[in-house]
Amino acid sequence: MKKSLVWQIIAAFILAIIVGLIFGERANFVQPIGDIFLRLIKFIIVPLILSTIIVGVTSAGDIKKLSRLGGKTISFYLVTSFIAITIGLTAGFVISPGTGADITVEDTAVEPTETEGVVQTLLNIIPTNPMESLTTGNVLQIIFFAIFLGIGIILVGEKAAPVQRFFDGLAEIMYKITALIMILVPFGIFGLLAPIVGEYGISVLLPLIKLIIAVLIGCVIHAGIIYSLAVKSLGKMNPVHFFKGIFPAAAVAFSTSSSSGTLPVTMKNTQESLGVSKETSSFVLPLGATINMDGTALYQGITVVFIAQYFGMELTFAQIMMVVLIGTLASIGTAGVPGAGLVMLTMVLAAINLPLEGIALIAGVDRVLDMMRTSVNIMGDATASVVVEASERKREAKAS
Ligand code: DAS
Repeated sequence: MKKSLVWQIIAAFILAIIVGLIFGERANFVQPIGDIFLRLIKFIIVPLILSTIIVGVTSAGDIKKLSRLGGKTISFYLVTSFIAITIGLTAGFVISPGTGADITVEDTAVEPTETEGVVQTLLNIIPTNPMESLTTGNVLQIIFFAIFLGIGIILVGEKAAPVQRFFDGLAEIMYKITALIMILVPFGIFGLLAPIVGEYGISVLLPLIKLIIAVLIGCVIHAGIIYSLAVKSLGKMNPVHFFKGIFPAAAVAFSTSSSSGTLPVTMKNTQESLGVSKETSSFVLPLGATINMDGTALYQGITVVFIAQYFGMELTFAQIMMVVLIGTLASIGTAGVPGAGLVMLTMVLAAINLPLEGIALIAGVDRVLDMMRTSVNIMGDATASVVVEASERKREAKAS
């Protein structure tokens, strides 16, 4: 990745903080710059995910290799999500952000949104009308459709070659458009971040500063230790090289709070800076942007403890085990869009009978927590792509 882009992003962050602090809530005059960038990356998500997953699946060439790729990817995602929620719970109990927290919950606070529960969330992955999934941008259903379309192309063979070539071409086109949009990354970060800095002044953050610090510490521990160990021991990659390579995508994720929105940048960084093949990245990353949310899982572990502490409720061992299970499933069901984790937190609270009013306690600063957890989410996806790539290369080297 070009050094200039790193410095441009750092400059964008610094400028956003300065403008946000100077103009306060009036800093939203730069919001249109961020919105243009956000709309540009959103407009390529559907064709990018559809074409790249089909390319990723058909490049596997046979169902056996595809099952192996899928097995490695899903297993890695589940293990790191389990570790993340465990780190979150531990950070919650050690830092105790909810003990003695002095928070006044405004009457206009967010009403907890009813979620459909775990089973319905998983059932919703299966599209009843793929065209509707594409037009509504239902990413999970698009991934399901693309995987089965790819499997169909493999099974049909030669007759489906024109269809495969079409999606190969579409994927290349989407990569080129992504490269053009990448030029705007610093401007987008500035336009998205300055209004947030202006809106969340110290007075809003102070009452929940312990919770914010707990989530920050959890994210740094998870990304700094777990991902470093994974890329070094399993990915055979220097962790410093990894974090430098994924930095632009992490910065975009931090600014947009959207894993799906960041996907084009995540794919470009892993392919160009981390040397992950298009075949691996186009399968692992779209899947990860939607079902792998380590940052969200960690956040749910911490916020459940925070809410229990605030209401003076002791969590039993059974409740903690339930948080690990439901929290992992909830993070799978969380969409890669801003605020999705807060909505899914409702499911976790309901599962262990904690007051749903707890949602209102954190809603005021959730955007700040979302920025941190979304950055971890995409770094987890990139880690998986590096690990799976190294595993496949090792297997091919043995076979040859
Ligand atoms: N903002 C979501 C994402 O894009 C995560 C969350 O809300 O927890 O990954």
